[in-house]
Amino acid sequence: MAVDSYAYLPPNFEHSIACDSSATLIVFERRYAYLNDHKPEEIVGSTDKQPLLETPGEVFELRKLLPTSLAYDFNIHIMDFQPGEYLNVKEVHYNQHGLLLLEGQGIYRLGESWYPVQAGDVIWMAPFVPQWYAALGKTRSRYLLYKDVNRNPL
Ligand code: UGY
Ligand code: MN
Repeated sequence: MAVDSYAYLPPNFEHSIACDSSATLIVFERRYAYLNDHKPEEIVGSTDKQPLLETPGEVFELRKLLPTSLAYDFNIHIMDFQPGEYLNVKEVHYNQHGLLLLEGQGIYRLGESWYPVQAGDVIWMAPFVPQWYAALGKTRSRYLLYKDVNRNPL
């Protein structure tokens, strides 16, 4: 797997990972939440081959790494902001997030706290935590965002 590539392994999928040289691997692991007869499939892909998606009312660029169909109980979003761009919506939602800032720097607001963040920083956002990001500096901000979806949060 080259830089920018990713894999989704469905539940009970026997696997091993080997690496010839040093590499950084980001792993999200969760217990799969079954839903009726839906069955997620193994996926191997490349971030840059994922299409840009519509983001009505927002300016950031969005790619999703997994299908949005009901078989998948989470998704990974790749979000790009140019310096000076920010989330128009101060979001509050039931979904929790795991975020890794891959490139750039900016300010993350969580509730009433404001955090300067830079590439390599990680954030966990609990359900219903108000969230907002503004990109600063001179280079693009890109972050990777885990989001649980398609299941009743209760
Ligand atoms: O999809 C999201 O919930 C995303 N826009 N949240 C975020 O960037 N904090
Ligand atoms: Mn969000």
